[in-house]
Amino acid sequence: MIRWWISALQLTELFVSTLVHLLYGFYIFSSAVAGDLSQALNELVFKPNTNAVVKEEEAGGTSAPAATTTNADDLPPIVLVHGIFGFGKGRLGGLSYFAGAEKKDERVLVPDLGSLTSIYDRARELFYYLKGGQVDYGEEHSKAYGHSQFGRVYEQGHYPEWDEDHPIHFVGHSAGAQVVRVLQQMLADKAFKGYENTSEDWVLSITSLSGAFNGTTRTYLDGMHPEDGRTMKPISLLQFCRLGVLIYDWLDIPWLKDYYNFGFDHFNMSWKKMGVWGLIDCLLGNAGPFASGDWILPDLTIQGSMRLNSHLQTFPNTYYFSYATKRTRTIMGYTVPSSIFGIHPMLFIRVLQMSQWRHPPDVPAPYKGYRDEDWQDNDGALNTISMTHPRLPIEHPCKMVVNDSDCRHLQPGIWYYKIVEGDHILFIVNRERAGVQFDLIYDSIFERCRKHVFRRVPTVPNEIQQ
Ligand SMILES: *[C@@H]1O[C@H](CO)[C@@H](O)[C@H](O)[C@H]1NC(C)=O
Ligand SMILES: *[C@@H]1O[C@H](CO)[C@@H](O)[C@H](O)[C@H]1NC(C)=O
Ligand SMILES: *[C@@H]1O[C@H](CO)[C@@H](O)[C@H](O)[C@H]1NC(C)=O
Ligand SMILES: CC(=O)N[C@H]1CO[C@H](CO)[C@@H](O)[C@@H]1O
Repeated sequence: MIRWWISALQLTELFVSTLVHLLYGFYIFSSAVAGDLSQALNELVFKPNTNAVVKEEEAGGTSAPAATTTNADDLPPIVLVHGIFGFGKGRLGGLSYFAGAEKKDERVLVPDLGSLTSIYDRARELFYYLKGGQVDYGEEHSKAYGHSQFGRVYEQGHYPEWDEDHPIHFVGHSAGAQVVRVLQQMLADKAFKGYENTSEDWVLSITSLSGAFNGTTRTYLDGMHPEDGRTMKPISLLQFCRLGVLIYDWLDIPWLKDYYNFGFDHFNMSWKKMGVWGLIDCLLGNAGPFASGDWILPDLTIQGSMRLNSHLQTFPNTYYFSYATKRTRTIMGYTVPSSIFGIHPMLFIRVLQMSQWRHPPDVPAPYKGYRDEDWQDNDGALNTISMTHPRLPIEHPCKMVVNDSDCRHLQPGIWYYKIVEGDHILFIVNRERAGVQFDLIYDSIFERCRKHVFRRVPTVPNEIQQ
């Protein structure tokens, strides 16, 4: 028994180093806290006069409706959906994943959907976060992947009136954009028991920031097998990540899990529920999310995206917009990082790595017509080709936008996209890094949602009072 405890201790140590790796080495976070501090200082010393558009507070929560106007309550909410390693409102001591962008509008929601859970599970969670009630992952899915069918309870939905006549705007970063597409498809397929009325028209618009539509070669660099896009190489960064997460969840330290949560509670991996043998079983790869493949990395491989995309539609009454980021350029036929300045130092290496990625010649290509060159432009986490619009198995309607003023008369059912010079985390966590671009991008997203994107309401004769 004692031996188990010793190895548990060692594993805890490993976990700490993995956590550091996770939070630091991966996409988000390294300068976040420092950035937050310096921002707080800035706001103390200087007036926040740079963003004329920032509305005073309000964003915190729609408490009692104000006596004078209830305007904010009539607006459809804008829901910001985080990506991998992301978190919602209230985690990490109140740090904002979207770097405070939620304060730019009166009605913004920032759900917490777990940082490593699969796209499917996040979409289910997001539905109940909005509608309220206990998360139902679906009987078939939960049996297939070995987790509980029911999850956390949202006593109070964040937008219980949500329906076809009260549709929502979604803004997704990275994997969050794909989560929203999966949710829209579920609504169209009427996939929520007890809600037989759902439809694709519950979603008014989807805006993607560096969205992961088409998979990323990053997953192979970090340890997914390029053969199948489902299993992990035995020695890789992702294996460390797996060990760290299993132990984190097994130790189940309440305050730590409140602070940051990988979102695997429905797998019952706490020591209280599965004991030491359960942990060993998970570590050996016989149980848990990493064994069944119900976590986010398989969904971000090219193969995984193809599996998802094969049943995701672009719907005719929804507006779609996407910002693809790029931190590379081509010099004499070689794709290289576009500069060493203005890019996060951790991401520089990753941009370089991805621009040099070659699909192993002895492994079948993920799809017919695959070419390494198409996948070399990237932002350190995703390939630019993957972020513009969904392309596989069939390409969805799209239109490139150069200047935001081209977007005044948007049509639904078409992916408008814009390519932005920036790395994968430019528009999250630390707004100082993006500078003026930060305000430009979020202001235009919120302005579009509020002014240019609406659905014509059929005019009922007796409502015309002229
Ligand atoms: C997880 O634990 C709950 C009770 O705490 C139980 O209802 C559920 O069936 C368990 N799920 C799995 C997959 O073991
Ligand atoms: C479904 O929608 C119709 C009208 O759109 C409404 O009358 C009905 O009550 C709804 N059913 C449920 C279960 O919400
Ligand atoms: C957009 O285009 C208009 C005219 O084509 C130009 O005047 C304006 O400066 C452009 N805006 C930006 C941000 O490039
Ligand atoms: C996995 C996937 O969706 N791949 C597509 C990404 O984009 C290229 C270029 O259009 C397509 O050919 C791929 O099929």
